[in-house]
Amino acid sequence: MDCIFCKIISGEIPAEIIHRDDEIVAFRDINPEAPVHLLIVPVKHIETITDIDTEDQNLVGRMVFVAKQLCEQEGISESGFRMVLNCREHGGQEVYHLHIHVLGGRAMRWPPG
Ligand code: DGP
Repeated sequence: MDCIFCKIISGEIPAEIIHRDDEIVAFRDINPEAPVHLLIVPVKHIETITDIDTEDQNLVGRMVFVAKQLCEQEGISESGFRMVLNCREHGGQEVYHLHIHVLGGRAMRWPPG
């Protein structure tokens, strides 16, 4: 499958992987928008959040839990962070393999652009 995140998961493309289990992989974003910028992705290729099935509910919950654990590991739990999930064109999604962004290490602004 011609998916950049599937290739990172399989090891075909290098990335700084900071978490891996049977269902979830996390790595640092190649173009960080903050001092800490992580991507949490499911091993299962799901294009976007609108494609999740009933059976994927626990998986998405686990993605958020892994993200929370990585925030502790990265030392940004106390200062705070932002979790972002971009969906399709208006959401600004570029890579069509479901992912949660974790951004931290600086203050974020609101509303987003
Ligand atoms: P989104 O717009 O939500 O689809 O964000 C996709 C993110 O993926 C973007 O912040 C850059 C990141 N990205 C794209 N290609 C690569 C890659 O090859 N390696 C890594 N580590 N990140 C990538």
